Amino acid sequence: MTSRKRRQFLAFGATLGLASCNKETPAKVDSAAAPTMRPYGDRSPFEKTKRAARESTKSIGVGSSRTPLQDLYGTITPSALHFERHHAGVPPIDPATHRLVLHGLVDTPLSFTMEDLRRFPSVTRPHFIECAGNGGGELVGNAAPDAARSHGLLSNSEWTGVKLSTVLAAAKLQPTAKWVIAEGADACRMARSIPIAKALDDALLVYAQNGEALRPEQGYPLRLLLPGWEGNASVKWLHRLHVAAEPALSYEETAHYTDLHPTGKATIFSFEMEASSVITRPSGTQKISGPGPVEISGLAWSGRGKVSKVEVSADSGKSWQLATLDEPVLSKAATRFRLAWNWDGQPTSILSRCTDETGYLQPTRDEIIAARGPNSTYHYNGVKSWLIAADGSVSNA
Ligand SMILES: Nc1nc2c(c(=O)[nH]1)N[C@H]1C(S)=C(S)[C@@H](COP(=O)(O)O)O[C@H]1N2
Ligand SMILES: [Mo]
Repeated sequence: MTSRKRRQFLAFGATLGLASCNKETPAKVDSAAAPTMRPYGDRSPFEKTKRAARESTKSIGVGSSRTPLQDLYGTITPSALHFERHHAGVPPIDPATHRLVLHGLVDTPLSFTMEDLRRFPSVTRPHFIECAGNGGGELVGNAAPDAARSHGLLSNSEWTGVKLSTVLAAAKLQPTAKWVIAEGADACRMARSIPIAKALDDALLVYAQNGEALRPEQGYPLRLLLPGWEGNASVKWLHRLHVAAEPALSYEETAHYTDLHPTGKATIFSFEMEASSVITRPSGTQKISGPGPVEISGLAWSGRGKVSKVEVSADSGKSWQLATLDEPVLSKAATRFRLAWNWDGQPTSILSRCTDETGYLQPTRDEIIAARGPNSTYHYNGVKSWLIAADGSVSNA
């Protein structure tokens, strides 16, 4: 054995735990070849999936990156693959010096350290975050090649933090309090106005994501999390809550994230993300290796509550079959659906449509255009189809 071959053999043995089975002194292994016992883990070097990023060429740190939905399993988005949307970069914040200030129409203005916030009773809940711009390219006919680029401004994590209502109660709201204006500590001080009813309902101040501290890109050390509402309102790097009688009418709630009508008027504060779904496998850029059994699987979600059913069509929308939903189906969280299918080798298109617990059915693109006109790219949730060619390759229909 050459020494290189021997080293590889020993490294292989160590991975299988063989080195400790024989009574010899443990083999010295090349740490690059056998990365065991790492203090902080990483995926297999064979796994390459990554976020699809689009950064501004004009401003540093401005842009978005998308979750590669087509490569993922289950419902939880790995933190390293959570989509990102930054309007002014990712501020590096030391949690030891970070403060959350709560003031305005409260009896007792307060300033909290991160440790103060962790002393409150906490909750852990899985929820999706979806950017209001998700899927908007489909409305204007941009044929995104894959599910990341069509629907990847959607991720689903298990969040831990304290209910905003708990923190507001500590300061005691005054009767005139109608809005909570949340402001981030990023360079643009991104701010959004939250109606008091949502603040007192299920709004969370979260400091953890998938069991560990938030990632910097998700708002470390503290973000607002508004279950089911457009992602923009979940203010990251949260450092200020101003309780007020009126909304701030900030940049992000007037110049952006509004729904433009054909008349030229626009609706502001379209907070709830309506029911939507996307098939992630098979989906754009993937290839079915040949006719026969194939599982059709994807994600469905609704900002109004639980997904109650998902129907799948494998014949371009002529007939629909009920998909199986993975349990548990949770409110305002991504739900995995599956349908066993037998591909006959003929070209076709596959589609999914979601119904939520309010009875709302995900509309088609044509229905959305008929209702809102062709310019309203925010809050797009049209039925998505993928085209399957005779050779099994999948593309955007
Ligand atoms: N302070 C601050 N909060 C922010 C943003 C931002 O740029 N700054 N982006 C918003 C937008 S547009 C979205 S869609 C979500 C994205 O959250 P994520 O980057 O954790 O996926 O955060 C929101 N909160
Ligand atoms: Mo967004």
